[in-house]
Amino acid sequence: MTNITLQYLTQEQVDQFYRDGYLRLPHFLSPDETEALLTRARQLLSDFSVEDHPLTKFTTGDDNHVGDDYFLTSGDKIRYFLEEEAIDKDGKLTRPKEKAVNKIGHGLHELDPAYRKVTLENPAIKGVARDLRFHHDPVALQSMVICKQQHIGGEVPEHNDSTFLYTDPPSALGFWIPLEKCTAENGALSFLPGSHLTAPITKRFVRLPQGGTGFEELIPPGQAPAHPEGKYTLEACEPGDLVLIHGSVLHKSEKNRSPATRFAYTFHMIESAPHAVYDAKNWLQPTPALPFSRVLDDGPNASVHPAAGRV
Ligand SMILES: O=C(O)CCC(=O)C(=O)O
Repeated sequence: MTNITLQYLTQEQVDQFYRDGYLRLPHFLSPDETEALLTRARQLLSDFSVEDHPLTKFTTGDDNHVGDDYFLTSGDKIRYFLEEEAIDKDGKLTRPKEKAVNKIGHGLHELDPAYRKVTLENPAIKGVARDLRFHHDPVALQSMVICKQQHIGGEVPEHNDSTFLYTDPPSALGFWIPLEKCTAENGALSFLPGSHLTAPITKRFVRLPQGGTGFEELIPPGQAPAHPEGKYTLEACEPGDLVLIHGSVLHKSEKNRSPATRFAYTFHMIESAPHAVYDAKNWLQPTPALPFSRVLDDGPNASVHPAAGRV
């Protein structure tokens, strides 16, 4: 095997990522960088106008995943999705808008200077993408601030990211940066270590021909391998850590019933053509005005990591 010189990660970190399917890098962003993102997120929440908002809730279940036009055309915009519990039966907000938003998405990494700086303009992110060699030529395709509001922060059920950001072959890679302390009480992420090695992508989240979104089965029901065995590991985090998430690893986060918010910034990369196909069925579509940006601006990786093959 060719000897690869690592610039940002250690060999142990690379090995751990491919073994567990995720990796936490403590103190990835400086306290000032992290604080700037948190301040900007709060500013966005305070500037957002609820008057002309369709009151789109962010729901994640198998049968009722959000899929309206406000969501489907959010890839090249900065839009606001509300916590389910923040809207009453008459469709009115039950709390101030700043405490009602579940997440802000999906074009922050392109459009907002503070978020762009830590994503597309960040040499450390490029260094990680280079060292991990998960992709030949990664593109960044979406970003979100997930607010996980105090008391009502919604659960994110068990899933893997390649279901939602599907390529053939699957190639999603998540970058998840807590902007506040994450604990068992306020909905820290947890992972099923190694599940990326045995849990194939069985379905994909698509735009339905009749409108809205749904799931398309990739493996006929009954033919998928059994759910991987093992115990979930809670990954408590400090603000500014970076968690790398393999697109096939199973992970989730619980409801936040605590008095503390749990803001996090996350974005995803996928492999680009000709190494993987991203098709028109995906809910998220690049637009002529805002195509997906290449991450490695000084050329693709010559080869991918031998363990980057997807189940
Ligand atoms: O932030 C969370 O609670 C969930 C994030 C997540 O699972 C994801 O981005 O894939």
